[in-house]
Amino acid sequence: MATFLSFFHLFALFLVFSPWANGQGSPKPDPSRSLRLCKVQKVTSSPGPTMDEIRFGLDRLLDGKLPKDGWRSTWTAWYQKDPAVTFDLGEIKRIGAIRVYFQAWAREDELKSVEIAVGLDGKTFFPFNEYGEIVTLQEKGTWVEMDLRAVRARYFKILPKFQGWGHQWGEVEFWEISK
Ligand SMILES: [Ca+2]
Repeated sequence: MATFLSFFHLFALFLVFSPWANGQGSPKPDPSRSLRLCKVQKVTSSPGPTMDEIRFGLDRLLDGKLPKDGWRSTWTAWYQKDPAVTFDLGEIKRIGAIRVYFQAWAREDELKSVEIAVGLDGKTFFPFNEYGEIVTLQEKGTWVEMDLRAVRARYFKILPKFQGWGHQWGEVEFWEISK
């Protein structure tokens, strides 16, 4: 029991002091892969965020800050809509992982699936992969990580599908392969 308690306390301390909990950056997805955070030049979405777009627009997805849990922090939100969110990295990169910080609201499996399509010219996109079975705690910000292996592209279109409320996003990260 004592062992269990001390382990639990350590875990609790990790939660309190970890960068995730403090709304800073985030740890590397996988230390065994040579990944580095990649700058995004531009982000657009169709439709645009449906709530408070002026205050909590798409630029919030790239500011390196994480919203607090619950409503209404700085979440970029689409209510009852599935957006197509397109990112331009400025040049062709080899991407190993994409991560989205989001908050499930009405149900644990609110983020039903995420489809990723990639492109070189911003006009033609090729489906890359679809990710599903994303189950998290409600009203709590969480990272979902998608393995892109080592796809080479400049443009990335993220197509999330909701069930329940909609989408609440706080940050999107592109991790490029540095070797
Ligand atoms: Ca942010």
